[in-house]
Amino acid sequence: MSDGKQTQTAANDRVPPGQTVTEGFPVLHYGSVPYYNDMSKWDFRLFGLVEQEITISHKDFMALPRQEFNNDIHCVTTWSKLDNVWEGISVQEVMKRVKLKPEARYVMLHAEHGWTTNLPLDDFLRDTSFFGIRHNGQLLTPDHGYPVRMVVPHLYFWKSAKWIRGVEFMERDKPGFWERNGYHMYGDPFKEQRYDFD
Ligand SMILES: Nc1nc2c(c(=O)[nH]1)N[C@H]1C(S)=C(S)[C@@H](COP(=O)(O)O)O[C@H]1N2
Ligand SMILES: [Mo]
Repeated sequence: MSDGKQTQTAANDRVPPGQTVTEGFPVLHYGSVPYYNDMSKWDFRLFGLVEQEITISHKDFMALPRQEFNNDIHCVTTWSKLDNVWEGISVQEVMKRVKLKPEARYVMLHAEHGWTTNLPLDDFLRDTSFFGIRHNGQLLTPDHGYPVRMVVPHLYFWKSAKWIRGVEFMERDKPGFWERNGYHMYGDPFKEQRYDFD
């Protein structure tokens, strides 16, 4: 039996083309890290194509039931980080609070400072997508998205909005911040959908 070899092959299958595994956790974003001194000013909005828009306070959001999630993440700048352990709130848990209008097909994730990223509704609703609060046993640091970041591990990591403050439900796809600046509208790492011409 070539167990060693099989393990190697399994690991390779997890690393998309053009990616290199890193042990570290690089920090990447546009603009400055938000500074919070009063969480009573933080809220989370679900808006757009829902029957009734809602706003969830920081206290209520943090009280939502959490789960553990295990995944690999792939950044478009070619690093991948395997075996992440997260604590977070499932998308399903948050979505219990609104009723989607039937026209909703896409979402725009809204983060601090007006930063946005778009994805199809079905990708947002996958049971592997979640709102992350802790990573590898520690509270998210400010530069990794404290207090809450989106995690959509099956797409390039730029879709995983740090400092997320809301989700907008839309009928048609619309480019977010990096998508307006040449990144792919969908961003499947296994298809190397890095830029809009890929
Ligand atoms: N709000 C916000 N979220 C963001 C970004 C950003 O500029 N602003 N950059 C994205 C990009 S390009 C990447 S690769 C990941 C990086 O997350 P990390 O710094 O935790 O590794 O965050 C994503 N989420
Ligand atoms: Mo990125």
